[in-house]
Amino acid sequence: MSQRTLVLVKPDGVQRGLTGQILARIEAKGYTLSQLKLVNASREVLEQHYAEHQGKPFFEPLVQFMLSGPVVAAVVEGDRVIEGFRILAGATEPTTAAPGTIRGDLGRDWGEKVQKNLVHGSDSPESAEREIGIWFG
Ligand code: D4T
Repeated sequence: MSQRTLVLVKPDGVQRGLTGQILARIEAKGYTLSQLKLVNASREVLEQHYAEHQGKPFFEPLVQFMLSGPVVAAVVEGDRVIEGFRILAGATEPTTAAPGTIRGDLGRDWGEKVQKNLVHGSDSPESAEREIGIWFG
């Protein structure tokens, strides 16, 4: 059975007009978009989504950033899609993310307290199911 993951195009990606390019990379790789929506996330949703980061210095800047504009949320399907999307996304810091990745090609550091790194992808099957529940109910 194929796997699914939660992908978010974060507010920087939506504001910069990169949603289409990012979704095109996912589709060109061969994965399937099975659910897709543009949403203004609530603080409650973000606190659940980023529960593991509560208390870290970047937590509040991260929540504020994610509240700064709409987000595109997608459920993406395919064999080994969790690992595959994280490789497409690249490393957390856009400065050092490899060229060829979404963050490496399209992102940079903006000198802020939070890394604006364009996308989120679930990091395990358990996280994926938890996060899909948070964003899609
Ligand atoms: P997400 O979860 O958004 O796909 O990103 P990563 O898996 O690559 O990174 P993460 O969960 O460790 O961090 C979540 C989110 O917080 C921002 N962040 C992270 C930051 O601004 N400064 C930091 O030092 C870290 C570790 C970026 C992504």
